[in-house]
Amino acid sequence: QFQTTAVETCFHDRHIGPQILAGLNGNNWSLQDYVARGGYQALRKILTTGMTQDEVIATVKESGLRGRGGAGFPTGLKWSFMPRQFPGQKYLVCNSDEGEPGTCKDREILQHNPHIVIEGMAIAAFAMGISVGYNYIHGEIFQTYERFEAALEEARAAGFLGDNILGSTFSFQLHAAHGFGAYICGEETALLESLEGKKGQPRFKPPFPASFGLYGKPTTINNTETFAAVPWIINNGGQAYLECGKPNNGGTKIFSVSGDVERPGNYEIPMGTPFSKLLELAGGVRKGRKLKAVIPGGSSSPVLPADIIMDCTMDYDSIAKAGSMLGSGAVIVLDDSRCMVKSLQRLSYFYMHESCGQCTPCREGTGWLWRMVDRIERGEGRESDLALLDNVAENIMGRTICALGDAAAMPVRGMIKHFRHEFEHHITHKTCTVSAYV
Ligand code: L3W
Ligand code: SF4
Repeated sequence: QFQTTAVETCFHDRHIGPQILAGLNGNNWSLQDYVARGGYQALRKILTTGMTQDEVIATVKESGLRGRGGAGFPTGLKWSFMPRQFPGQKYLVCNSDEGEPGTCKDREILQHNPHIVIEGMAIAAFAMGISVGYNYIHGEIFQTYERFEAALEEARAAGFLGDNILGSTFSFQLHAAHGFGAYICGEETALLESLEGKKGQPRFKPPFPASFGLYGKPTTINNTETFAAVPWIINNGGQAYLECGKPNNGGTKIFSVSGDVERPGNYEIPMGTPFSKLLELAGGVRKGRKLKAVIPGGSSSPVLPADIIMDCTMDYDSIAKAGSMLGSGAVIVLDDSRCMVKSLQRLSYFYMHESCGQCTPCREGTGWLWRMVDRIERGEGRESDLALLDNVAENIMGRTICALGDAAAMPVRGMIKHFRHEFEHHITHKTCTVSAYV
């Protein structure tokens, strides 16, 4: 059973940070509970102490907060792109279209702590002079959407949203939007298209949403977890948040640990925590088996064999140095009973299915990749397939409108790089190297 949890103690001699999910049990999500644990103090602080927009953005920059949706783009820098003096409407959007295989943190935040996202968005709107926002929630999570709607009603009634918030001159209207369950709508420009009521297909970038976003207006989009980190940063200062993690990797991060572990769940830990510690928190490898590999940042990130991941710390820089991506923090653990060909077959099917079909390398290439991996898995692979797989993957990368093309190609190259012998065994012996799938 998947657990919602967070680390209560700290590995360093300092406070752990926001603890976005800590101590939450599904019954303490309401406004009353949130206010009782210090909620909305950060919004009150900026509106009553005369904190300026520049000061808020500078604090977020100082914190080292990086986008928690997958790209790790510096949040304060993104906020500074928003044209302050733009004469027309500007928009703020929260990307809650969580769909990356392995990632299941944003829905938990919205379900158990929705007001922390509302407060974070209100602070962001204040900092960038934005009066209208949307939270785009993944289409397959109905209860979460209803929970967020209920929280919005509470916040409006209490004066934390709407006109003249807390008696100030700042007004912010925030709405929830329900998606339709397409993975591609998590790509920021496809999300904007979908919000506009169109088919969710990515746009070319540039222009970035900061200059041409929702309805063609300047728009800032951040992930749910990113907004949820903001109130703590305003209350405690950017430096305090930065010190929770490590340089260039500020704060804490929620990792969704799934696969072959004893206690799959969401774990909020300081950036820079050793992977071995995270594995220990998740109860270790299931049934005492041996760790084989880990997909460290959602299905788009290349797999890392056990000996490499065991030397990593959980932060953007360490995982990138090892040849993968921290992505959205979805840690998929594979034990020694797993066949890597079978694992790749499943991943490749996913990307083929979710390709929106706009660009040829992705539309044709994802299907081609899947068909090759599928026949290798079924013992019908050809000797030339491995070179062809690599060639097709290479020719997708960097030649598509959005990151889905790269996301489909990178796992293929990672699997072949680290587990080539398993693919060769499948082709030569028409059987699997591992004795059992669990
Ligand atoms: C203005 C510039 N804005 C960049 C903005 C840009 C975006 C952010 C990051 O892909 C990754 C992908 C998935 N002026 C700018 C600028 N920006 N330069 O910064 O941009 P970018 O292009 O680096 O990334 P992206 O297109 O947002 C996201 C990976 O995340 N991923 C995704 C998982 C999916 C989920 C989910 O389902 N929730 O998390 C996982 O690894 O492969 O590499 O806002 O506009 N000059
Ligand atoms: Fe669509 Fe794939 Fe092109 Fe992205 S890369 S726009 S998902 S066809």
